Amino acid sequence: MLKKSIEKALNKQVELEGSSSQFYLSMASWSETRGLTGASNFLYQHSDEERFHMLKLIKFINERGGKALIPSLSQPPENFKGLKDLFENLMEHEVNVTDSINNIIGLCLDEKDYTTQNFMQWYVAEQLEEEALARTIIDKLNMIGEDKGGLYLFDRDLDTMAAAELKESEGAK
Ligand code: OFO
Repeated sequence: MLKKSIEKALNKQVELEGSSSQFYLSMASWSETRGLTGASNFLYQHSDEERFHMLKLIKFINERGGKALIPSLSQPPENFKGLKDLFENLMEHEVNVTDSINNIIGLCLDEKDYTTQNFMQWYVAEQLEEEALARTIIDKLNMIGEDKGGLYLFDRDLDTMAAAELKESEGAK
């Protein structure tokens, strides 16, 4: 049975994962309307992954005798100065998500809830990957600068990354 404090923290995380999904959906749509097909595919895919992260938590809370709360949707930011600004926003968001996951792990240890702590390790590994990926993308965008040809090729790379992530996330389900 889940302790109330853990249930509350997990439900907060449900909301955060749901808002991540919405945020990336907004980024995907922004990219799509600017002809950045690779970026939009990558971000639509990322948005789906965040929804999966939310669902995984919902099921865990309910299976352990808690009650998952389905969060309402709030409007995410919809304007970005460019692709670099967009990915910097994504990176900042991921760092906040990592902090939140670490706080839950800390709470689990305080409450001696090793089952939830063990479950949350999947999220720790996922965050490590997501932050590394976001950093690589920002590094590449810094290298490209204002070079339109470079940006075009990079957008194609993102398409390839989206396909690879899709394969990987399907393996995780
Ligand atoms: Fe759910 O990993 Fe990103 O936010």
